[in-house]
Amino acid sequence: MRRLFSVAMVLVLIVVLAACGPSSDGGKQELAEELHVYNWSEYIDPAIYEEFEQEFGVKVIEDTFASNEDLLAKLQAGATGYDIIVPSDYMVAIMIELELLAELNYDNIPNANNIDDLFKDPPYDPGNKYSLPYQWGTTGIGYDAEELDEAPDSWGYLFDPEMAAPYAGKMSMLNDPRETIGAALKYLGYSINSTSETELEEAKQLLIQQKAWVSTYDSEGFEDLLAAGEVVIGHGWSGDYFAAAEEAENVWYVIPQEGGVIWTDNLAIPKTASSQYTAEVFIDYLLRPEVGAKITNYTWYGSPNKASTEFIDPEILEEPAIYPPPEVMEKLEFIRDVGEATTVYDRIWTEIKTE
Ligand code: N2P
Repeated sequence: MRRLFSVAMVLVLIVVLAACGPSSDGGKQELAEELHVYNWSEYIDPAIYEEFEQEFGVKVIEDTFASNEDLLAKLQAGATGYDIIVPSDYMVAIMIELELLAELNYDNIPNANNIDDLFKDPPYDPGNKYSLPYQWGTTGIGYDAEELDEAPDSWGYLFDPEMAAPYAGKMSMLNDPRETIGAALKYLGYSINSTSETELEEAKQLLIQQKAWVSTYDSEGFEDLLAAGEVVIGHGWSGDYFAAAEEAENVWYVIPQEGGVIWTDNLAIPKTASSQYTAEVFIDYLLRPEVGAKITNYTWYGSPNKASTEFIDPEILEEPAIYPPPEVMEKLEFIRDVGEATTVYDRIWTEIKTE
């Protein structure tokens, strides 16, 4: 009797294990009921979340952040609810160093093959061990083409006392330490990644002087302020301005001739995610050719997904301020992890904001 019982138990076990499907870690691979995404604002077509839920039965819940530094602070403060986060290049490097990210299991992400070679194996995450690119874009100047006679194609329009004064009270800047200090450094002819105390001090003085003309520091609705005529010029990200331009004819965007920032934002999974498997299934879904194109057709940012190209709106592919020509690309700089100098950027930023 006892023997029969144990044979039956073994059979039950075999059936249960087989139902769980193949798994490299030997554990159960079941989808969670919910997936918590921590994303930049207006960075995905909401229909994508709904379609994922319809196909996989997983409800996606999104929360948004306004800067890489806010995202990091939230994770460091012990936020554990997120399955997917979207840090930029330099922040991926910082998070790897701080051991905040889970290593990706590529068995669950076959669509990673759709990524363009140009975006594979990036310096901030060699071998894409912890991240895969989501979107890329540039940081430059958005403007009201009905108010300005010519394109403000120099950082001088935001920083030079004579050139910027006409826009006093009608100017917005990103609420972002690395981007905003970076723009000032670029105007001064320095690297966006300067670690020189004197150069950073000069940038600080410039930003304090500029404060008199700035009506708001905003990273989440800057394009709407321009569309509504509340500002006529602003520092911001390419895609958000172009997405607004689809409806507001006065909105346009230019990359300053001195050059600006180029960045990639990336999909990553915090170590504290409640279901790494569900997060990987979601990343694989986002990397499908049609879904990748749907993201870009909504955000107006460049897609690192090569297989998506044929589904992307030609108007986006042909826009030189979204997919810049090589001579412009050459002048763009990635923000890098500046190590210990990060504390100098943070201090300067607080001093500017509280001045
Ligand atoms: C989305 C802005 C994301 C770009 N609204 C910042 N890297």
